[in-house]
Amino acid sequence: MNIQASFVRSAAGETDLPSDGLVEIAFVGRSNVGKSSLINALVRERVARTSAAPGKTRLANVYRVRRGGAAPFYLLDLPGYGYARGGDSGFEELAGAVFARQPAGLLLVDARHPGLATDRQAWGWIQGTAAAHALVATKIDKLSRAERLHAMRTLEAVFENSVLPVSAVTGEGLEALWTLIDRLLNSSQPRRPLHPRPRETATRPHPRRKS
Ligand SMILES: Nc1nc2c(ncn2[C@@H]2O[C@H](COP(=O)(O)OP(=O)(O)OP(=O)(O)O)[C@@H](O)[C@H]2O)c(=O)[nH]1
Ligand SMILES: [Mg+2]
Repeated sequence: MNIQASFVRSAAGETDLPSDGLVEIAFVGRSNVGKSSLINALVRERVARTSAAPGKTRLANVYRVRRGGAAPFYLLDLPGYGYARGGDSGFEELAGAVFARQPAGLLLVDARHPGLATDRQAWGWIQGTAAAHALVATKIDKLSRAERLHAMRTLEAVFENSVLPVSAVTGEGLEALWTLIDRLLNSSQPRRPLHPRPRETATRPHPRRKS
């Protein structure tokens, strides 16, 4: 299936976020959990910057994505929590601005560290604010079969929700994640434009052809 993805902008706050009313999904997770890598794997292109050093991005990166004949949507890559110097107040403010828009929310947790307190807090918060929400376990390729069984069981027990195992490296779970994203986007309300454009086409006279 044809996928088009482009970087729109980095947003420091509410005023930088798009205002044309497309549906949105926010990717949330600790720094280094693999948000940017998963975005690149999903769209099969390196649109998002990844880094082995956590906590580099303090802005939300906005991508416009279109898959096949489906309606385009915005994918918001939030800065990772857990590594900010002097607390996470910057993250909270930005996340608050993003979630006030009632996007769909996808929480990414590292399959190797199931049930961290910060992840559980984030899940509680997403459940309370996002229009629709789901969970994925990242870097599943790093676990042996036995580790994986244990991790998935622990995750589903802790979050009381199904968790989709994914890997940006092997591509495992990506098709299932697209299906999940479609479902989340469909069950979140289309946003009304904040600043509707004047309806140029309706008021402009039809161009006349010269004969
Ligand atoms: N083995 C493996 N490594 C991964 C996977 N996804 C990401 N990584 C690695 O994990 C590190 C962090 O990945 P990023 O995608 O930059 O993580 P992030 O969540 O965007 O991090 P911040 O932007 O700092 O919040 C990089 O070194 C990636 O190569 C995966 O599925 N498998
Ligand atoms: Mg990132």
